[in-house]
Amino acid sequence: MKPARRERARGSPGMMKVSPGTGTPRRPGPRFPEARPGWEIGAGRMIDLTRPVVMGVLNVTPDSFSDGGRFTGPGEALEAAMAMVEDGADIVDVGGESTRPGAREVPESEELRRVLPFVRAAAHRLPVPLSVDTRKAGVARAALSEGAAIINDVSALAHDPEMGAAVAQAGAGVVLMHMRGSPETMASLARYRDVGAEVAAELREAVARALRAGVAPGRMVVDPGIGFAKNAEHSLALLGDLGAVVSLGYPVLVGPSRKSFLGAVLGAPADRRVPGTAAACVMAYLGGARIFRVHDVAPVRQALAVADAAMRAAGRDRNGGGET
Ligand code: HH2
Repeated sequence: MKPARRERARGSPGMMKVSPGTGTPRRPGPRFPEARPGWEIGAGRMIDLTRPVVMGVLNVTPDSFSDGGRFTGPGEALEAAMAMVEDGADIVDVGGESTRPGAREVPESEELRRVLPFVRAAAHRLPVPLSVDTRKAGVARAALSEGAAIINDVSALAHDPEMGAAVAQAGAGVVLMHMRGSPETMASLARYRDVGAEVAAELREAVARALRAGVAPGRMVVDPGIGFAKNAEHSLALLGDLGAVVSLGYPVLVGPSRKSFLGAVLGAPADRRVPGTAAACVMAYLGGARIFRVHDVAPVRQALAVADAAMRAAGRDRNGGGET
């Protein structure tokens, strides 16, 4: 592809000069000017966003759609988390409530019983930050006080009115994910005229909600919510064009791992969607996503490492000219 066309395809100003022969821009400059180089999370830590970040999924649920019922106790779950870190996970995300389509809400006491023993065992032993996938302020507060550093809220602070304050007071990082309704009702709400624009507009409201609660902008990450109030076509359209979501100016996380939209394309069951997951992550990475929530850490890490290396070699990495 000719460099000039490449620039246009990426939405850059079209004026950038390119050195003959190498395709390397002479004037290094941010290709995603709004994106932040780091994500501030709890305990004064910062996640480097100048390279793709892999968040490993660890569900301590009996009923998650692809990995429920794997562990009998926190020790086993910790071993699995350690293995993910060895495979290259930068963050481990633990969840105690399945949010698959149609799933019923789990009572707070049950979610705490599932999640908290693992957080206690893992937060100070894992060499990477621990994120907790929850919609409940009570679970978030307990987990943050035990050393978790990030709250991943699939309701983007809308489910529990106390959640924003819980995140803000702890100085935690937060993932604001797009969804409509709840996991029980979301399938019927998957109606869009322009899915990218509408998801971005609704995420902007989520950001405003977080700001009102006192969450600092540098602690927020946005997520288009692949498979949440989206049919396969919507999920694919978002992965193919994240432009509107990226232009909100917050780092973008995507979670395509093993999801049903991949089944719609591949006709493969959840446990045979790893290459498809890796392709979806690379696609999202090229579109500006920076954080990838996946079950299969090693293959996705590898796919993203190659994509990142190729972008840098071509001078197309996010800071331009391979300078970082
Ligand atoms: N997807 C799931 C759960 N949490 N969080 C974010 N930020 N983004 C996602 O896409 C996302 C998420 C659903 O996947 P999984 O945890 O594997 O399944 P279940 O909800 O059945 O536990």
